[in-house]
Amino acid sequence: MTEKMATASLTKLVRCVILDLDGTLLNTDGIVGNVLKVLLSRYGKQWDGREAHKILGKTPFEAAAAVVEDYQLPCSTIEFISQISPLFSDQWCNIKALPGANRLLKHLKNHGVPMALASNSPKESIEAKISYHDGWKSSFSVIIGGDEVRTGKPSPDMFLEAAERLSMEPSSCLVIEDSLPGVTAGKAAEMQVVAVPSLPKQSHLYTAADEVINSLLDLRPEKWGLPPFEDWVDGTLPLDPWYIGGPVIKGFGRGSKVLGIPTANLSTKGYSDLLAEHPSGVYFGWAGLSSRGVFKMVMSIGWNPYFDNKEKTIEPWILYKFDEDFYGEELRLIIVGYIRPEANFPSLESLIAKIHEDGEIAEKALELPLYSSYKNDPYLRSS
Ligand code: ADP
Ligand code: RBF
Ligand code: MG
Repeated sequence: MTEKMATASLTKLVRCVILDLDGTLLNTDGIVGNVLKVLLSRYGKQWDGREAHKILGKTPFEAAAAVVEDYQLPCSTIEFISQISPLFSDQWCNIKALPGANRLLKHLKNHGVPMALASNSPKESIEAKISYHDGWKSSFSVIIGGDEVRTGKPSPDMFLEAAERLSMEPSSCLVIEDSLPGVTAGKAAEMQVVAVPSLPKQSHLYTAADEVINSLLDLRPEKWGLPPFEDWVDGTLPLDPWYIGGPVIKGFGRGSKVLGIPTANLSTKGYSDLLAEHPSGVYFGWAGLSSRGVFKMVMSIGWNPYFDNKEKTIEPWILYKFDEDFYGEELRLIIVGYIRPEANFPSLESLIAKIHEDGEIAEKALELPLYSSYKNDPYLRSS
């Protein structure tokens, strides 16, 4: 028996799902950073994004206390909270759903899988935040805030309370969490836990979780005995298309030389928001080159785990054999679907084989009307 099968057969089957909100369903990280930047500047201090992991998954009080201490602010934690609360409330309307969040909620709701929302935030803030997202409130049979239990995560209280209100055994609950305190809480409640880390390159810290996935797009409900997603088409997941373009720049000089797979790199400048919004992974779509035409394209976005890059890059491989390079030429991309998360590989050969497999999947899928219609989008030709 393969290791994978052994793991699958040991996995317990669940009947309901308990979700965390911030960083799991909602992209709160950017908002938190912006608000802290503003408030700390009032104290003449500068927010250092690298400290984001310190507050992730904490209760509002603990997070505030950590910032007050780290930055040696001349105020009490309570004062800090009263200053920061209105800044947060102003931002709630701007928080976007994370990729795959709406899809997951709709899917579970359509299949009658009971869902609870369990967040360290006060109930009132939870209600306010989800009010900006259609259909979310009615998706949850239970909503629990940090102010409704004696101790927040990493204590299991909140999850146990959620199970009770759902009338489910803890062992029948699947917890989906982005933070370490949340994963700890879920395991302490003796539930199955899928971790979706919201900060990059952190997955090695999540060993307590039953599974670590890169984004909600990678959740496979059937692994937990829940109904599978029905939207995958021939190994691809259709997405709302996104558009990105610019002149082709020099990359690491590795694609053709090391892999035999050239990737026409785009500058990430000007696309930092778009890049932060999309999980790393392998995507595909159409590529327009100003003087050459429109071609099929498959690409990876991320840190290339095999090479462990320091920056998130965009690596589009155009599925056409050119006789020369075209640095500086305008490249326009429409990304129409998703294939898989980025992975590490035991050898260069296995990485190369996988990329060729991605190429074949994209090549075939782009013939489907669902994807081929974008081939004629003026964006690919206007430059
Ligand atoms: P770099 O690290 O500079 O991106 P690569 O070895 O990845 O170098 O080569 C990429 C370059 O090769 C592209 O910028 C482009 O000019 C050229 N090229 C030729 N054929 C292709 C193709 N099919 N897809 C992408 N780039 C190609
Ligand atoms: N690099 C990885 O480390 N892991 C991957 O899973 C991975 N998948 C890729 C899929 C495609 C379709 C392409 C074009 C590239 C992929 N690469 C991956 C990136 C590859 O490492 C990168 O193009 C080279 O490092 C060139 O800079
Ligand atoms: Mg390249």
